[in-house]
Amino acid sequence: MEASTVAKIAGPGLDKKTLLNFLHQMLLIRKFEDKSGELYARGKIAGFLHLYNGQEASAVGAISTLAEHDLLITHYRDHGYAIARGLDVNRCMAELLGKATGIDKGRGGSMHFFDVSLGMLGGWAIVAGHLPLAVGLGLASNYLGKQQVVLCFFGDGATNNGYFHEALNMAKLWKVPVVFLCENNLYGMGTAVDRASAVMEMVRKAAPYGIPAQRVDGMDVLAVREATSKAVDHARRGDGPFFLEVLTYRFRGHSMADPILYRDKAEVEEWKQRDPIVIFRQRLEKESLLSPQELEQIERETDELVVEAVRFAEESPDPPLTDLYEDIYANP
Ligand SMILES: Cc1ncc(C[n+]2csc(CCOP(=O)(O)OP(=O)(O)O)c2C)c(N)n1
Ligand SMILES: [Mg+2]
Repeated sequence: MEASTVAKIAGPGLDKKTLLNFLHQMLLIRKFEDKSGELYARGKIAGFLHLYNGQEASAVGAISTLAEHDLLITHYRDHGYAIARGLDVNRCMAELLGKATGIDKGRGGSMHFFDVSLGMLGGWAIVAGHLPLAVGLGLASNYLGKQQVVLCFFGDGATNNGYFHEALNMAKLWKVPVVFLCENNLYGMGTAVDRASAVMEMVRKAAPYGIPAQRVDGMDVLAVREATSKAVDHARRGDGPFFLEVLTYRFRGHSMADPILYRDKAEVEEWKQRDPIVIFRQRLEKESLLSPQELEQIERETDELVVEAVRFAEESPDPPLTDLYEDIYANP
């Protein structure tokens, strides 16, 4: 009974444990973000803070398709990807608070989550600046015969930048195993996509470079997973890059400094009706894959993880002054 229900919801290869883990991860990201916003408002976090609320299905669905040795590279709205990739949540929170125990020893902050041991290569602040890096990583993978797929996240705004076009051109030319995943959340800072881009469908921007592309509902974790899975297979087979446009929406402002005066409240409310976490939870319940007790347990576990992360971060020491000049140059 259970196996056939799982097959109905997700197709072969997805058992109940995996599906509940997707819900767990999305909830953990949402709660981590809400807590970060709160700590920022209380002056515990400095610098920029871009929250990922509303886009959780994109990170969780896409990253679930990666193998252990694959690589991930992202823009600055990077907490969700880090959590979905399994980075230590305590150390991520400590990074936000600038502590010595942070994932980058407190030197990177929100926009630069990084963990080489898990193939998480950032966290980059320059819009589209990491796309050429993704191509370089793909080239290295081919050159060294590693069969590593590189999953590269960026926003709709990045597609209007020169780096984007150079990267796609070289990616196709060199047939690198890069999945370009564009999260179209309809805005780049306070500018709506139709005021910044000559083409409304980001997916069409792959065509000039002969890169196969697909558009997918970013509020549906399983749809994102399915599309990314095909893209990753394509890249791993040696068929070169693939482009995905994930249609999503950020529920909060661009950053904590954003008063959100540029978009209609009705539009925000409309998208909130499509909250990826609520939709997925209801789907699991409908398919009898999630009991009230299981939901309560996931809620409790994710609450506890965030409470523990804050405790760990707050009790951690600041980086010592004596380390100030360390990690500036790479060792030859
Ligand atoms: C080259 C460059 N130009 C401008 C900025 C300032 N900036 C930071 S985020 C951003 C908007 C990017 O929007 P998008 O790519 O859609 O990503 P989103 O924030 O929506 O996830 C801009 C213009 C920057 N960081 N880098
Ligand atoms: Mg955007």
